[in-house]
Amino acid sequence: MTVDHSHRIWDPVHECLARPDLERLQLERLQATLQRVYHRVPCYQEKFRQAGISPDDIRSLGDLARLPFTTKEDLRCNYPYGMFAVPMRDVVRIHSSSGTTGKPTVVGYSRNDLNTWSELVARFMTAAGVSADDIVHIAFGYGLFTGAFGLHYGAEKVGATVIPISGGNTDRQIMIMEDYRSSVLVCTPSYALTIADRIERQGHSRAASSLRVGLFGAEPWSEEMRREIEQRLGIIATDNYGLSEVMGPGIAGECLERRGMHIFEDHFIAEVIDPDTGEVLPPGTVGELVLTTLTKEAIPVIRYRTRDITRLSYERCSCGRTLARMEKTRGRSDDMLIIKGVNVFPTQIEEVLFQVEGCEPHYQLVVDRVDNIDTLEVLVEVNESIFFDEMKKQRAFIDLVEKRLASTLNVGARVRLVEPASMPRHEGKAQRVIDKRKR
Ligand code: DLL
Repeated sequence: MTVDHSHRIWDPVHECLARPDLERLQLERLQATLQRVYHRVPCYQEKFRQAGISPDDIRSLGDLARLPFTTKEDLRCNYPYGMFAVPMRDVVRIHSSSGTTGKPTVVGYSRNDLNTWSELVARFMTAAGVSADDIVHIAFGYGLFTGAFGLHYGAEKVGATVIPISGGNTDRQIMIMEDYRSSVLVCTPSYALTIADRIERQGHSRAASSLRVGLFGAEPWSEEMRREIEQRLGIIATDNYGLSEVMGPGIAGECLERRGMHIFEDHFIAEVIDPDTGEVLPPGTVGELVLTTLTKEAIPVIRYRTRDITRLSYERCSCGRTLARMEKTRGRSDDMLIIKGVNVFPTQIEEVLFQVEGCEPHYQLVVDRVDNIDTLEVLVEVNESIFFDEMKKQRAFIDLVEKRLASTLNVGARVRLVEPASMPRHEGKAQRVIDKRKR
């Protein structure tokens, strides 16, 4: 595989700003955003009033920490359009978040917002080595979800050829990928694995594929999963991050160094806070990511609590960008399982499973409470090399996985093996946890 390390940069002026210049721009944009939300969005006026603060009090970036947070609940309470800062006639697009519980949150985009969005997606696509010579296969579901449309317009901006195939119908995806010579795959990492599985089962050779790069995001995935996808699809897999409430994809993305995702800080201010106290943590500390939009017109958000757990690095990257990087997120604080008082992220379990020969990258976690004691069961799909008919070998295999899980998680988990190809395959975001305690 040839790796392009030429580090092309889509917008060198803004991606390589000296930090003092970047901070000056951030403050200017922050002050303008605060004035707009204060005067146009009653929810913000009320929040600021309650905190006894006005936009004029924010004179430095350090003052940001004095402002109250915005949460998903604020968006829900103002459903559907109450957080919009422009009249509806200026809103040209609506998207909405998946919303697993209650009402979904609704987000709007002005014409300028759509332009900014495609510019930022073009940035991370270019950073991952995508260019006008590429054929971009978009296998996210088109619809209210921001993934497909976000990547679509970014890819067009770059000048690539877009195949808007949408999600599902994996056999057709593979046929089109091969016939149309797709070079870039865009989907969730779990769907990339589903595609890899199907390709292998169909007995296709990797040589039939022109795939070169994968742009994956929208759900947590481990480094082990990256290696698995790369090896099975023969591509370079890159990570990109975003959330609907703040914009969708295009908030951060990896360059080919693949050591953290560059945050587009001229458009968003990133902070990391202690999720329990709300206190801002020093750079490099793990905590919850909080984002403030600096240029959004239709629905600016101030100090939005993402619930995503990560850490920031301000170390200079060798790609030349000066933008801070966020580490691959470990998952959402609300995905974090507390088992007998120990915090466990599903991605930690994934890392262990991927290291054990014989485990397939398909698993599910079942959490329950039996006689007031939390239990964690890990359903693991195994490949044909694990003999279900040989009890002794099977028992030894389970012991091995359980031991490794216990030493990584610091809490015991029971492992149950399931037959090859029996776990659900995912087309969008994977649902891996069944928490029976919540019923
Ligand atoms: O998932 C936006 C997106 C689409 C990002 C396509 C990247 C690619 P939502 O549906 O609102 O928006 O879900 C946002 O997904 O808060 C994270 O918990 C999770 N997430 C998104 N990207 C990543 C990632 C889109 N690269 C929520 N790694 C976020 C881990 C991610 N988690």
